[in-house]
Amino acid sequence: MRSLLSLSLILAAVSASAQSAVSILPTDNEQAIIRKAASVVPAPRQLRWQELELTAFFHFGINTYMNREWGDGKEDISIFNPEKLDARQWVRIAKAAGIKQVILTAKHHDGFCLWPSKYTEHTVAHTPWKGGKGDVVKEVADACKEYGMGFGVYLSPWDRNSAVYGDSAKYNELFLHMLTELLTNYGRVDEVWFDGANGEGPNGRKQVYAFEAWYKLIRHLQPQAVIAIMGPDVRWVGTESGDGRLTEWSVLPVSASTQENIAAHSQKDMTFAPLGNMMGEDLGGRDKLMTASGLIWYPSETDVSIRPGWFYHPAENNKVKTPSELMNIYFSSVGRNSVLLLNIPPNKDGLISPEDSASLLGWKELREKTFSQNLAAGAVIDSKNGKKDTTADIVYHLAGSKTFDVVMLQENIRVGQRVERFVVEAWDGAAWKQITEGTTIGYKRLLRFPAVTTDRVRLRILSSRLNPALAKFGLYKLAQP
Ligand code: FUL
Repeated sequence: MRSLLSLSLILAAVSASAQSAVSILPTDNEQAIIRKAASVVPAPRQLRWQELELTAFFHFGINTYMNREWGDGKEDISIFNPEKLDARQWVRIAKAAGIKQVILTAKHHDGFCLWPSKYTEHTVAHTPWKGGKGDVVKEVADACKEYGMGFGVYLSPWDRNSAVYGDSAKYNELFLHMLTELLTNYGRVDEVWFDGANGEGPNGRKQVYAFEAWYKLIRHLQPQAVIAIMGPDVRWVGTESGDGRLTEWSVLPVSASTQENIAAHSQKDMTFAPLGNMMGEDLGGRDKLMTASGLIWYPSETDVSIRPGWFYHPAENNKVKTPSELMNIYFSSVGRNSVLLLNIPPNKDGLISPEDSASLLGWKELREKTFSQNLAAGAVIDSKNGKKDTTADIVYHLAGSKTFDVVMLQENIRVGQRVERFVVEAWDGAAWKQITEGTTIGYKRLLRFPAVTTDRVRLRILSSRLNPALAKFGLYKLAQP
C-alpha cells in the first residue's frame, strides 16, 4: 500500500536520452522504434504551452467593421475606429475565465495591421482611431503584462493586400520586417501563430514562404515562443469544431510537420469545414511510426470560436456558445490531450460583448464546481506492474464511498507519452465492473460516464510503450449548469 503522492512504482526516471526529436535508423526494429517513441519529450517551450491548457484568440480587425470573415484587402480602412477599445477588458475577461494566454490577430488575410508597421500603409496608423496614434498590439501586450497573462501574435502569411504577395523574395523580406517589429517592440511573445489558410485557388498568386528564415528569426528574438500551425512546435488538431481525437499522440512522424502537409490540410475557402479534414486518423499509432524516418514531439492545439464566426457579427449575439457547450469543448479538447484555443471576438466598440463574457464566466464556474473536489484525494493506492513492465494495475481505496462521473488521468509527459490502452473499473462489492476505457492519455485525459458509487476504483494500464508514468489521477462529480 502506498500514498497517492508516491507513485514511485510507476513513475519512470527521466531517460538520459530524452529529447524532442529522434531519428530512426534502418537497423531499428519495431521494439527499438517504440522505445524511441516513448522517450521523445516536449521542449521546455512546448511543456510550458501544454500546461497552460486554456488559451484564447482575439479575432479583431477590419473584418469587425465590414461584418466579414475574410476581407479582400481592398477595404477602406478609415472605417476602423474602435473608440471605446479597452484591451484590458479583453484580457481581464479571459483571465477571469481561467485562460492563461491570448493570441491577437495582428494581421489577418486582408493584410490590415493592428500595429503601426513601417512597412505598409495598410495599418492602424492610417485610420482615424486615436488620430493614427493607436496600436492594438501594444494595448493587448501591455494588458497581458499587467495581468500576468501569456501573449501571442497571429500573423497571416496569406496577404490579400500586399502588392508584393506572390513575388516570393520581396514578400518574404516584408514578412521578416513585420515579424521583427512584432517580436522586438512589445516585450515577451509566447506564441507565434501562422495560419495555413490560403484562398488564392489554382490560378491565384503563388508565394513560396521562407519558413526557415522566419523560424530562425523567432528563435533568435523570442526563443521561448512556440511556433504554431505552420510551425514546428504546435500542430493544428485538424478541425475547427472543438473536437479532439480520441487517440491523440503528441509524438508523431517528422513528416507531420512538413509545410506541404500542413498547407494541404488547411482552409482553402471560407467554409468552416476545412478540406482534407485531418480528424479521421490516429496520427501517431504504431503503424505510423514504423515507416517514419524520425519522430518529433508535435502536440495538438484545438481552435474553435465561442460564436459561429471568428470575427464579431452582431447577428451572432444570440449564438454564443453556452457554458455547457463550452464544457463539452473543454472535455473534447483539454480532455483529449490538446490545448484549447478559444476565440473571443471583440465587437466594433473594441470590447468583448456581455453575451460572451457571461458565457465564459458560467463555464468557469462549472469547471470550478466540478474540479475543485477530487474524490480520489486521500485514497490509499495499491499498485503492481504486470508481467511486462508495460502494463500495470492500480487500485485506489477511496476515503469512503464516493459518487462520481468523471475520471481524469495525466501522464508525466516530461518523460514522454507512453500509455496506449487503459480501462477504469469500479468494485461493486463482489466484482470489478468496467466504467470507462480509452487509448491514449498524454498530458491530460478526461472521460465522462454515468455516475458510479463505490469505495474502490481500479485503473488498468493494458498497454504502454514503456513503463507507464502517471502524474495525476482524479475522480469528480460533474456540476449541473
Ligand atoms: C483560419 C482562417 O481562415 C480563419 O479566418 C481564422 O483565422 C482561423 C483561426 O483560421 O484558417
